[in-house]
Amino acid sequence: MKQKIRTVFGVLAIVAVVLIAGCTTGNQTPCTEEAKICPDGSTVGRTGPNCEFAPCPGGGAKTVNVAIADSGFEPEVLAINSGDTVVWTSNKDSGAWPASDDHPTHTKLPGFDALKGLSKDQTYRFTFTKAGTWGYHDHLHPNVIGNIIVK
Ligand SMILES: [Cu+2]
Repeated sequence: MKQKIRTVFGVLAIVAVVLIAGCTTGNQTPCTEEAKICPDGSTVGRTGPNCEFAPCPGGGAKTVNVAIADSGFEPEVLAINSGDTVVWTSNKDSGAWPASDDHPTHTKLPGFDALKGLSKDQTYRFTFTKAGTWGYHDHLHPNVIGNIIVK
């Protein structure tokens, strides 16, 4: 009988040790299942002791300006990260219409199309979320071309 009691206490002691160890190592606040949508379309969850969101891949999204001058797009070739926004500003009196290749259908990157001519000082903005090298042109002057390289 004494043997049996000793065994029961032994088992209880082991259970108590496991429970205490479980409580002290599982000390962190459990994070909620929320997710943040990053500019590139991916999602990140909460992590770490304070349940802050994990950083988005590639950091924060940027806005980059491209001027449309009489000499062409400035810069003509632009490298950006996925999620970045490009803003074209027309400096031309003759108008400008940035649009994805190929002219005249603009189907290489659907959605990348100002859909109208920009008069002087008007802007068109497009957020790139698909990696690749996207050739584009001025639809009103199709020999004026540029490239947006999205990493
Ligand atoms: Cu065109």
